[in-house]
Amino acid sequence: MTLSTSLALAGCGQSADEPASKIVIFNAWMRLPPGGRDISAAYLVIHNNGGADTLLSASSPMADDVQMHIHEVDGEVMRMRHEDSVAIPANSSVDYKPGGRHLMMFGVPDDLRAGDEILLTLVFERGGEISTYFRVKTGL
Ligand SMILES: [Cu+2]
Repeated sequence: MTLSTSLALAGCGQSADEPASKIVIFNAWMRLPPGGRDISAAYLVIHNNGGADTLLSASSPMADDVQMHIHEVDGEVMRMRHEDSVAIPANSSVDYKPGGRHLMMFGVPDDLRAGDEILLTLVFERGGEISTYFRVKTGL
């Protein structure tokens, strides 16, 4: 066993044939809720430079609930569906963006302004917890 392999094993406790995931988060932002509402959507890019992982949940100390949602076209209707978990394949990116996957935020402060930041924690099956600030922005 090489040194780098043993370090990877120590870090994640996984079997030797699957390298650890290396998750990096980009472009994390949340849409400013329209006029006094407390529901919004947050977006980000989850980039994985390592082995396969799974996003299990998201939460925020500034929201009552955060759910993983995806927009899907059903005939001519756009629907939102809840996802219990999201596969993050090895060496790939998963985009959360308007019209697709999003983190549905319930019960955020109703006095947010553009430029504020909201802390979210994402929980990955292998990578553990990753906390990131999402910048509040208007529009797309
Ligand atoms: Cu939604």
